Amino acid sequence: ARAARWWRDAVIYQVYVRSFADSDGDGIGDLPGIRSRLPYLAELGVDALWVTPFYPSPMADFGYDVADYRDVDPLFGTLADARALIEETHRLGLRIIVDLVPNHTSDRHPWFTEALASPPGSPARDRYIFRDGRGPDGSQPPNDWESVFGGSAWTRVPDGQWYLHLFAVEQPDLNWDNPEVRAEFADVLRFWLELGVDGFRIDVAHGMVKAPGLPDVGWSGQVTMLGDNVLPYFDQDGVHEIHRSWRRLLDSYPGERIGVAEAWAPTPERLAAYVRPDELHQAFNFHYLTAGWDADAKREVITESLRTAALVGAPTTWVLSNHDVKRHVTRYGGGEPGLRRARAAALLTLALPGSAYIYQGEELGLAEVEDLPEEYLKDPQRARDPDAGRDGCRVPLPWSGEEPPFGFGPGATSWLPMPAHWRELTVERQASDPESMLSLYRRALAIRREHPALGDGTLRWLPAPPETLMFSRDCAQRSLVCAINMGEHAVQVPAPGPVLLSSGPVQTDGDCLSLPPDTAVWWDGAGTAGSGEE
Ligand code: TEU
Repeated sequence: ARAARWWRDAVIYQVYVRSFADSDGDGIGDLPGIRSRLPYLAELGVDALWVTPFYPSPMADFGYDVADYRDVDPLFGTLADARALIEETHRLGLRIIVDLVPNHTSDRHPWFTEALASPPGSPARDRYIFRDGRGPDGSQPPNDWESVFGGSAWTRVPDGQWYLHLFAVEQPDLNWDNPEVRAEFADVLRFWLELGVDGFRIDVAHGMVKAPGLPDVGWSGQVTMLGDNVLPYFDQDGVHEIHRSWRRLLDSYPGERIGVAEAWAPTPERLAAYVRPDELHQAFNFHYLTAGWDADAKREVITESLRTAALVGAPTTWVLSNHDVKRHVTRYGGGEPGLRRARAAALLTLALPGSAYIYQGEELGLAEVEDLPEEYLKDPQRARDPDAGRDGCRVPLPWSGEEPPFGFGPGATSWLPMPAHWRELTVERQASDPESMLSLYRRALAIRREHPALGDGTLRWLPAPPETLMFSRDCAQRSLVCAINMGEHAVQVPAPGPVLLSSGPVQTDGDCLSLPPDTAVWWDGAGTAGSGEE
């Protein structure tokens, strides 16, 4: 069942290239580093990896400012290294998707250099979004749009025009009404598809098209990414035509190449519009990510995500963390409780129907590093709010040994320093401890691969005590039942069969199981064959 439409239930591991593994000792992760650690990912039991941008970049936004879409930044290796990584990934039976950043380029991209050197109204300027300013001398920005990273989304150039950047000043937005822009990206997709990648994670997939006339937002205040704010620069209907053209392109290659949207749409319903048989294959489920440690909130988002996914006939994805948000051990309370909850959340997530994403380090139970020394903090998002920096979830992985940088590379340092107490969280240490987070992920992923009721499919809610979720994944031969207690007290739940896995200690007493707070359990259940159920 797995091969044909592999992405419908794939577990995809996010590699943040800078911080995964360093091969040359400069303290920065790179492509040969990833390649050397592929056996770790194969053993973990994931189906695919998504590698964040490794293209030539001035690194104003750590690679999300691309200066050349068809090459590899020397920091991360060479094109030959990319080829070798793709080949080796496939040899190990894994798939690999890469990041596509189509909303903006780097300000050092040759197109932008050319735009700056060309006069207002020139074809070179038309690849970006240049406008005259407001006010008698044009000294006011063309409209009231704010950058996601804070401040006006417009920057003025010496001849008096302004250019749009929804993110950093160094990330000018492209003009997707320009046919040359569309043709160029189709060509970039082809370039990587020819090299053998299995698909693309599409950055800011909801942002490429802006409302005609670039109207004012008209209100000010905090823009929430998933709120009901209707913004003239996000989630405009016009983006769907671009995604449909990419789907046609992806489908023209053999082997189910996929597109996954990084789209912040206001509701699961709007998000589902990005995933259709003629559009993208997947979209990250940020509604699931942002639901707190609360049974009702989780249940509602799961129900709503499955309902809307079924409407468009696509599987949903489940995401707990990525390189843009505080690590979920910390979001769930930090310390021992945060870790316990993250363990339980892993079992909940991997039991849900559809595809799941794992952000590197969550399988080690890493928490946000909240006390990085000031001089290391370089995330452009700190311009909006110094506490909004994303550095703390991007600290390199601890692999082995007793001292930082814990086998991250052959050098003496890592680009962000690693906490000394991570000596207890190294891959080496956790691999030999059956109670570790790593062992929990390995076992859960092994069961997920083998159990016929997991992966793609549907879910049936079962009656459960307050603050507890319980559901069954059914198929004819066997079922898998999952329960998670998100409350503060132990609850008694009926045990439908033998326990397959639990995130912490549990006690079975006859037909009942006592489920402690912050704990999840998987049971093997009888299948539905003969029970009259579908
Ligand atoms: O993120 C898009 C995005 O909207 C993020 O800014 C996110 O909402 C925010 O960080 C939450 O705090 C993508 C990339 O994932 C991110 O790393 C880049 O900075 C951004 O695009 C610009 O390319």
